[in-house]
Amino acid sequence: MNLSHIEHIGIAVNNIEEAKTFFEDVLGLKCYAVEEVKDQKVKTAFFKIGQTKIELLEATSDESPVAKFIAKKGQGIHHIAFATDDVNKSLKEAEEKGIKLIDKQARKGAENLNIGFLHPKSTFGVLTELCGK
Ligand code: CMX
Repeated sequence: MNLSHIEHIGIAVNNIEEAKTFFEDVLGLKCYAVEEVKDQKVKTAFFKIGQTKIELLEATSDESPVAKFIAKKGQGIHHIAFATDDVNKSLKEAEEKGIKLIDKQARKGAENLNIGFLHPKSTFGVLTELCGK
């Protein structure tokens, strides 16, 4: 799989406005975008450090995967996203190697990137996203 870097780390929070103050006032990062991803039932806020982004995730519905995650595990790291030059190709490669997929085909995520998830049961408990242009 031709991965180049960690594209982002997703962190599930109860409230983006509250969480933002830690990243801005304490860590000194700048929130450069806030975006709702209706398809995923989340609001997102982005910070950048080096090539890697931090993506805060707030549920917009009780049915959101992020709401379910927080109800079960509390706030915290929700997923890691790796940058790939071809999401569909990487998903297919993972499936051929026996990994259970959440997405068989790439879909559109925040920042209009193509995204696809691997199931945490196949990835040692870490929800893994493949992400690319
Ligand atoms: N990391 C690790 N494990 C997770 C997890 C996560 N983020 N989310 C759920 N799980 C685990 C649960 O703890 C549960 O484990 P157990 O069976 O041991 O209790 C198992 O996966 C099933 O979880 P569930 O709550 O019953 O929920 P579902 O099966 O309905 O869905 C999942 C789980 C991962 C398939 C679903 O959350 C999903 O499709 N996630 C991908 C999409 C997503 O998370 N989108 C939000 C962010 C999008 C963005 O970045 O734009």
